[in-house]
Amino acid sequence: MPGHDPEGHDPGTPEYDHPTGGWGSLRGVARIFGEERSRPMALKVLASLNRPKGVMCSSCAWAKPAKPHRFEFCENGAKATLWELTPKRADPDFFAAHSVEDLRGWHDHDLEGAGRLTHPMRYNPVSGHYEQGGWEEAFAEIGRELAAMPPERAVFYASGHAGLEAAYLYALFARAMGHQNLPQSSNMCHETTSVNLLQTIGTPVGTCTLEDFETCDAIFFFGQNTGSNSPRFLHVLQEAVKRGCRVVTFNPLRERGLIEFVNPQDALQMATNRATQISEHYFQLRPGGDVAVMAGMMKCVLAAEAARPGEVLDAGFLSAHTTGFEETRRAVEAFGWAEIEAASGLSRAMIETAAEVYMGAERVIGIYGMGLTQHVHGWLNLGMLVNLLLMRGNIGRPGTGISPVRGHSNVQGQRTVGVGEKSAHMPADRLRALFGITPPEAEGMNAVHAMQGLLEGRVDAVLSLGGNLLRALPDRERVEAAWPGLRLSVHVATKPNRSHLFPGQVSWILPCLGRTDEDIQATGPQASSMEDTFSHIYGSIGQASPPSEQVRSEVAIVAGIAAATLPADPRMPWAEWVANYDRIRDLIEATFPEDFARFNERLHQPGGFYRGNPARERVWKTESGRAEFTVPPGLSALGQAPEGAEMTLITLRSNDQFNTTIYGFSDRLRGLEGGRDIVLISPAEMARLGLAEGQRVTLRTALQDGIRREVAGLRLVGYDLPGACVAGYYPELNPLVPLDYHEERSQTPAYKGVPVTILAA
Ligand SMILES: Nc1nc2c(c(=O)[nH]1)N[C@H]1C(S)=C(S)[C@@H](COP(=O)(O)OP(=O)(O)OC[C@H]3O[C@@H](n4cnc5c(=O)[nH]c(N)nc54)[C@H](O)[C@@H]3O)O[C@H]1N2
Ligand SMILES: Nc1nc2c(c(=O)[nH]1)N[C@H]1C(S)=C(S)[C@@H](COP(=O)(O)OP(=O)(O)OC[C@H]3O[C@@H](n4cnc5c(=O)[nH]c(N)nc54)[C@H](O)[C@@H]3O)O[C@H]1N2
Ligand SMILES: [Mo]
Repeated sequence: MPGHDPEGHDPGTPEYDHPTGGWGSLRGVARIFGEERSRPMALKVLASLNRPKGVMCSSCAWAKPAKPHRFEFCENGAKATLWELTPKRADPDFFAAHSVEDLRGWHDHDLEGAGRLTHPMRYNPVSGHYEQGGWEEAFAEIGRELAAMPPERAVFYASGHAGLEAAYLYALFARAMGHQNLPQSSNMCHETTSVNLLQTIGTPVGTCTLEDFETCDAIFFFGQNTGSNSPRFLHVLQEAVKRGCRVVTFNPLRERGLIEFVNPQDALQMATNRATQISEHYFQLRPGGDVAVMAGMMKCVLAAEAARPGEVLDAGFLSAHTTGFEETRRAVEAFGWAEIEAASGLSRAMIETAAEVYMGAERVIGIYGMGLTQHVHGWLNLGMLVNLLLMRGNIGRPGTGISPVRGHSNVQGQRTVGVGEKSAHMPADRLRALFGITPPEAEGMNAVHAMQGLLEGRVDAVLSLGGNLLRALPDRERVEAAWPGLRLSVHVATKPNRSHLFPGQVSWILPCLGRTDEDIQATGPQASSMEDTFSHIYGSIGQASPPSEQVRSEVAIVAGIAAATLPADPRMPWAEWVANYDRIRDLIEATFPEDFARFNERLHQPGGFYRGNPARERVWKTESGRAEFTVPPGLSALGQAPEGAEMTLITLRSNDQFNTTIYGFSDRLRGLEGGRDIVLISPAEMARLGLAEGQRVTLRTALQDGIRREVAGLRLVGYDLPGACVAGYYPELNPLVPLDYHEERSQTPAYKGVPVTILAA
């Protein structure tokens, strides 16, 4: 097993008590450059990141501006890029040297650290090793297996990396085969957004674009960690703050990036180390307390309107464009301040301060991330944010809107081109007209449903287009135990990870090109494309030489499997599509004409092309034809905590990971170095519970469903957190999250609000 010391201080990373950005982030990049022994190719790719005809960063889904900065990438984008460009190889010799059993003992960091996959690998149950196989053999065997099973027993998962072209073919393949079991990483992420914004404002995505940040007067942040997870956004925020925009943040943790920021590309700021303060007010609410905060703010707005009738609410907008306001108003007014303070963990005065900023602003944007979506009542979080914004007409005007910050670089786009379990995700009439396919009417399985299906023996095959489901999902131990019962498991991946180590009876790892790699097909170099969090679409052209001649593009792999599974049909010429991706983009345009008009022509337009959003134009594609208020039945986003649950667990990302990819062991922006097996808790709570800093503890899930869920050997670390709450890292703590414990309407796992108890070891 490779020898890193997970407890040790990471020598390349300085102690951190400074603002986000600045020298710390430059040192973070320098460390990676050093580790990768930076090569000219790496520098070339970095220089092209997020520029027209360059490589679109594979880290987050933040916008690529039409006028990029000198370096349009951040520390974490550089990490993601260099991680993919590693010279290390997980080649057939690597798999010959290490059995699957052996690799199961490795840390996630070391598994991916083995480097890029180079050859198709087939699991041999006799030797217990993955062994080199050929592409034709792989396609033929996978095709034979899939064709032999009832289509509804196959699951096609996609992590949000792959471009629109591969994603479209994948979604088409599933429906041509006869199922729409197309779970996606968004099922663990912003599905709460897709389901609930669609219901309330008639669009599954946010309404803002980058320009709105140039004119908004106030920004309210709920549960999004900009400094680590979308750092290029900090430049936009800094500009906004400098021109007088006010920022108010709600987060149980004091996340550095939202406190202050030194722009590493600003020579003067770097020379003087003078930071821009980002949040004017930063409120450390209780997890799940956002509903109460927003109810309190709404009460303040209603009280102000009562005192100054006609001056505070946007009455014209409310009557012309919304429904449900009166009922919502009554529900909000019925909540008392004492219960609001208890549920939010904030004082009335704090909430009034926030409401003053809200009412003082002509144009307001509401931003959010996993802090709102990954809760049992996530729908109520989103409903309340929409409510708050609607009261003063803050949706569908320049400088206003609701803005979910999406995760993976193409997670939103994959959904746009049909990766999703619902018939509505790919229009049936178009599928019929273009390909003669009659797609299934029955809804397919999302991520939680697919894993329930696996546990109940209703799933025979899982194909994964990227990702690391076994680490990303809740209830890891149960799912790992069930996975080898699959007839077929196929992973299309760039690097080895833990999900590859629980092979089904027939199991393949298929190595694919990454975003940074040159993709050359029969008609020459190909571009792929992706959609950002603001619904802008960009082409991306890989530049690096692929890790081996054997590695194929995701488009080629999906098409190869599809051609081997489905009967030949001249309307689906898979090989011709692979030869020229322009043809796939033409099909995307033909299937989704409203979103992708003149797709090929506009592919490399600076700043991307915008596919539009009806709610932005105040056209509400909801059931009522209006923007819908959500009547709050209660004040917390948390599920019912059982008797004896002392704490709510929040699972977090560090600044040194991309989801299940662990780059290192430093969480610089939180001042946490070394190990990831930790539990953060406030010193006051530690004292109250008779626990001590550094003590080893076990966390146990406090939900009683007959299954014991525990993670042992965690080290207690005193940290600035509200009471009755602990925090620790994803994915290490995923065994504590029950699969059935999810957002009520979208089944997004409630990763930010699990009731737990702490057991002293
Ligand atoms: N470098 C890097 N970038 C990434 C990723 C990565 O892992 N690394 N992941 C990508 C992906 S897939 C996604 S989805 C995004 C995720 O990006 P984010 O949406 O920022 O997700 P998290 O880091 O999980 O948590 C967000 C914040 O929610 C806060 N929080 C927890 N519970 C609550 C609550 O009840 N209320 C409020 N108000 N706040 C709460 C936490 O303290 C944390 O600061 O980032 C993307 N970008
Ligand atoms: N407890 C807890 N659990 C969580 C979360 C949380 O906040 N808390 N967050 C959830 C969220 S928001 C998400 S999005 C999921 C993420 O879940 P996933 O998307 O399934 O996981 P990732 O870690 O992003 O996937 C990493 C793997 O993708 C592969 N990969 C990387 N680049 C490429 C590529 O270009 N092509 C292909 N084919 N493969 C590639 C590599 O093999 C790598 O090992 O996790 C969820 N799980
Ligand atoms: Mo995500």
